[in-house]
Amino acid sequence: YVVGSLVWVEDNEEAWLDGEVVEVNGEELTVKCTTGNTGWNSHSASHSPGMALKVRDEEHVVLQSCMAVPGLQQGGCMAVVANASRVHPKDPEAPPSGVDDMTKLAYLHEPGVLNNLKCRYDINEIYTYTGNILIAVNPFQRLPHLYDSAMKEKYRGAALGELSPHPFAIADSAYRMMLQEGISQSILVSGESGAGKTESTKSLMQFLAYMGGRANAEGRTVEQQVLESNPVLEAFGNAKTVRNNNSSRFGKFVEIQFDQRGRISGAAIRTYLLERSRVCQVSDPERNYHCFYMLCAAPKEVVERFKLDSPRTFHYLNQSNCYEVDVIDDAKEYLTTRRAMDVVGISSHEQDAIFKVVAAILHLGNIEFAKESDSDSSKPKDEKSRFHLRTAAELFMCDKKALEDSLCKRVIFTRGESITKNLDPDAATVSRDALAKIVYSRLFDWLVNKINSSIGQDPDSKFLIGVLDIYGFETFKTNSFEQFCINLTNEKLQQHFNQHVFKMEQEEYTREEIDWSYIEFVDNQDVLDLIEKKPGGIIALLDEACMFPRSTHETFAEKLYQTFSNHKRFSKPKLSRTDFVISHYAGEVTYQTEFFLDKNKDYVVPEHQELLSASECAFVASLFPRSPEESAKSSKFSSIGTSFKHQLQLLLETLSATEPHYIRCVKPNNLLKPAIFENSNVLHQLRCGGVMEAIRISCAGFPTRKPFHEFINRCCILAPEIMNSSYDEVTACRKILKKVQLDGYQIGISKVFLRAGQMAELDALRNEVLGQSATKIQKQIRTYF
Ligand code: AD9
Ligand code: MG
Repeated sequence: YVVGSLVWVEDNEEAWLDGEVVEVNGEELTVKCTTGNTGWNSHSASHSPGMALKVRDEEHVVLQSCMAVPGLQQGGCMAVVANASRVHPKDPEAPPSGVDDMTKLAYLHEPGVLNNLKCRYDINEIYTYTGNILIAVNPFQRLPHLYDSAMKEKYRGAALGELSPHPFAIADSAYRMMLQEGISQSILVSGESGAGKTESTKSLMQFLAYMGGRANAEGRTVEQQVLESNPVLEAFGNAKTVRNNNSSRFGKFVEIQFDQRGRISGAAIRTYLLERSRVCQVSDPERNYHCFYMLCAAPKEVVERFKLDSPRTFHYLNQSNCYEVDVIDDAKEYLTTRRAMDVVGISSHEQDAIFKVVAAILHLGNIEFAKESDSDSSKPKDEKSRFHLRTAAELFMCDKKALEDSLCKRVIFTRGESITKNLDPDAATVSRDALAKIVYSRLFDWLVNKINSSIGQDPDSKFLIGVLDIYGFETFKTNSFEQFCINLTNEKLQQHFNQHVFKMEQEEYTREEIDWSYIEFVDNQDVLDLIEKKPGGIIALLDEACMFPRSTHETFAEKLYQTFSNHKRFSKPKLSRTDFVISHYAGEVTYQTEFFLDKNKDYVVPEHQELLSASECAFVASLFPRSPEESAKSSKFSSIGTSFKHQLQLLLETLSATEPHYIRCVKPNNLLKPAIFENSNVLHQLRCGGVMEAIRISCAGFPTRKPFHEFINRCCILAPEIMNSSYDEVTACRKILKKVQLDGYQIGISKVFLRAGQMAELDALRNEVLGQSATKIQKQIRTYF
């Protein structure tokens, strides 16, 4: 760096501030910042020299690892001293409205990437490429023109990169690659909750339906069914959460099958881990699944038939104070959902049965229990509870007494004898909630199966395009079994992603015929082994604990500590005796083991199974099929962790047989509001989503690629003599690079490949030359006058 270099300085608050070097003192640089310091000034507060500090105003002294320089305050600017390792060069020629592909940046580093996204977001350019990866920043406002039919027509058949970045472009390139090369494709959409995965997935599906649909077809087409499966699944699987008003509480892989001519011929939807606990436990200000509120807002006749009332009267809904969501009209959604159900082939008779079950769950939740006066057994607490019990039994079409018994009693088999045990009111409440959860999760699975069988699979399909909309990496204050499974998913997808990005890099080098040697990148196989290895991984140990009757979460945690004491991805937090920490690719997560054992058990209470399989409603009975296998299974432990692991394995096998495309969704702020771009927040997501890792992989090779003519235009000033000769482009590039004595670069077929940092070196030299010529001109001017 020299005085005058434009740079980015690391900042705790804003992630990166831009500025200009005003002093160079060995490794220490003084930088005058020009942005990101609104409200900040370098007030000469009483700080001792060397103390890291930054000042907002007299009351707010914020400790920083760089030091504010008193007196260097000019026009509201702040100056900081920072070590050169915390400074990156800034591209003086970066266009103010950004570039549509990160790989076009002269400097491919964190602040460059971040600033580029921000510049584009400010002008509503929400999509940006990083090579073949599409980054989508949630606009939090409708931009309908971006997705209309004119747009679809525009993107049809256009080469990737020819038009502005867009999910349609990704879908189009997948579609064409599928037809031209006969290879199945997949589009993996990821990002944190509320980042826009589901919305992106929907626009991908819209585009694929447009490309592979039958224009003017009569009746229900496969593509219509595929599209209408979304509102149905969202009604039953989405809910308002703190992070997203329409949060998907399940993972989804939609496989669209095509015939030889590229027309949609079938589809299959696979879902992953629906959040069951939400059915009976909602915390403020979140909501339960949308379908409950829709049903309460249904036409009067339906509400009366199911003896419903306001959501405020139901325990499963009134644990939270949130009943309405601004952007959702529940009454309208009820009708929309029923119409969508018509399209996906759910008969109106079945629809009635489905909503009857939803209503029964609400009534079930309102049954409270009290102790029988002379024993420890329980009974419905009062007339209100008896009413809800009666109604739930009516709606489930099962015997009222049998329902009550299944909630309040357990039959235990010991030494060939059966004993009936009474449950106390607390245990009866737990039993009630378990029934609600199992019914709801069976209902959800039924919907998915029904949609699949009614859309139909094409056994002759030659290839498919899979679209994956799955939960992103999660780390909360308390992280339980759900986060553990979600983060396992992300580790697996991350490995797949790294391998792919790495392969693409190497392919580009091969295409350009440049020499490359193997580039190392951090592999996360060790984390995957830690979790999934059989025997000995965390899931295997958890299953063992679940099968051993005397295990508790304490003994499970102890076992983990013993087994993994030397594992570098595993640790035990100092202040806890039951938590454990995994060092994931996206950061450390502390898991609380408290409910791991319970949550891992996929267990249907035999009394519940018995009750509902005897229902007179064929639909309810079909949710609990009676089979010898089933009854044997219900008393035996079956592991959710292990079956999830297998599901993931299958998913990855499917993905490995496809050509992947990636969309990384980014949530620019946590307020869910347009036009706010929080630097640190976005940066964290880019790191978690592997975008930074992809960039790192690319930096390990030759991150700067400049087509010959661009390179010459930018750098000819370093060797002006070449302009007077008629060299070809390659020779001209070579001459420039030779003159400035750079090493390690490569000349490809159409581009110059530079190592990380080399573009900055070239720019520094350019600045010097430009500075010299400026001084020369000034001198000349002075002499002249
Ligand atoms: V979650 O993990 O399921 O909680 P998603 O799926 O990542 O999450 P979603 O797609 O539901 O987020 O987007 C959240 C909200 O952002 C949507 O309800 C829209 O209001 C908003 N959004 C997201 N993408 C777009 C878009 N391209 N255009 C307009 C958008 N609004
Ligand atoms: Mg979603």
